[in-house]
Amino acid sequence: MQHFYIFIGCCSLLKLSSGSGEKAENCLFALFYARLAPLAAPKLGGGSGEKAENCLFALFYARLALTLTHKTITEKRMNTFLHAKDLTNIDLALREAAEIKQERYKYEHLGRHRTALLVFFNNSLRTRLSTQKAARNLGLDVIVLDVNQGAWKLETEHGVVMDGDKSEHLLEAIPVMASFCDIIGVRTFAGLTDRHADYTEQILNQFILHSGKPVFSMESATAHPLQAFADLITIEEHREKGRRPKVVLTWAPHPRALPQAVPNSFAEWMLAADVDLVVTHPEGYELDPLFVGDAHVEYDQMRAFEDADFVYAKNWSCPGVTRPDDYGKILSTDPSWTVTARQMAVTRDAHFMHCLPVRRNVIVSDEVIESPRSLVIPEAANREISATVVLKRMLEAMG
Ligand code: AN0
Ligand code: CP
Repeated sequence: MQHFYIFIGCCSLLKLSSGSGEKAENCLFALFYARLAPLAAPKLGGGSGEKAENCLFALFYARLALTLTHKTITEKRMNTFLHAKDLTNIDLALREAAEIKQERYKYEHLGRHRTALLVFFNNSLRTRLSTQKAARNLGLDVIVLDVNQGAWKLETEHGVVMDGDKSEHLLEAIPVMASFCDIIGVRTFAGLTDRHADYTEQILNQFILHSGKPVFSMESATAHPLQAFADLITIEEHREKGRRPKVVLTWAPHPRALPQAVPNSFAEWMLAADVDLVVTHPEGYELDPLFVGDAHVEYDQMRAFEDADFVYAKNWSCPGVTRPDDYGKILSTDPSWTVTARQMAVTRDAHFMHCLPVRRNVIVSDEVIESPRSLVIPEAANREISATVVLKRMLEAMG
């Protein structure tokens, strides 16, 4: 019987070292070992000299069951990255981020002989630089394509007679792009005219459907998950130990109509994390419940700021939740919502955060963004870390 257990033990060790992407199989193995552990345990009472040995066997199988279950949970095949749940377990992802920050080239072997394609339909400074850096940390080759600068203008709608200024359709362009890479990042902002098209992520989903490659959002119509993950890493690094922080997401004015992707993802990730979230904005700016769930909404900005540990400012246009006809419109430019020392005075000496780019003295005063409590620069730097964790997970899932 002992030889049988040793045989199974060896098989399991082989299994553990055989890489990821075998979710169902690992699950079965985990169950199998979980079953073996209690089978070994009754022999403990056998009174023979084998007692200690059997005890070790029981522990061994119980441990294997746990490890395999854990492996199954953490190494879910990550083919797309759009939502917090794609990382499965936020705490594990945060631990991985801390590890990678200490040793950012640790997984350099994963990207060898693989290429990441970063497709930008919109401008970017941080996402462009940090995602390239992250890819290189992992040994990936990187190709960056700015669709609107030098590529053919792309048609994204189906069934259109293409006799206008668009020379090529996404349906041809995507498989062609995909043939030169192993993983694709896409930046495609919300159009802010057709809520349904934006909230069903029509462009990102075409990449997912027609590329045959893992696809991650670098801010798509409704979400900016690499930003929200970097925001969470930053909060984790600056939170007071032993205290559940109060995090306030505040709307602030802006002269242009901006997407809801950043506040959507920020709310979604904060709700998944160990923090108390309060959202504050003028009426009409209610975010989609898909992202904001039943988070506490406070329409009085000063009251929302009371005792805050972190203040996260962002402008967004009307999400069309309570005012469907106003989707994508500017409903207010009220300068009293600009974050200044006046609001910060009622916080617990809160840290100030913004994803950048930020318009000074429109979103936030010089005084607040330049104060020692401002985290905007470390927050941007953490974009390299969030992207490294996400690309690592996606490369691991490719096997
Ligand atoms: C974009 C937005 O609000 O979604 C990108 C932020 C990361 N911001 C602007 O266009 C100013
Ligand atoms: N925060 C952010 O995504 O910045 P960029 O638009 O410059 O990439």
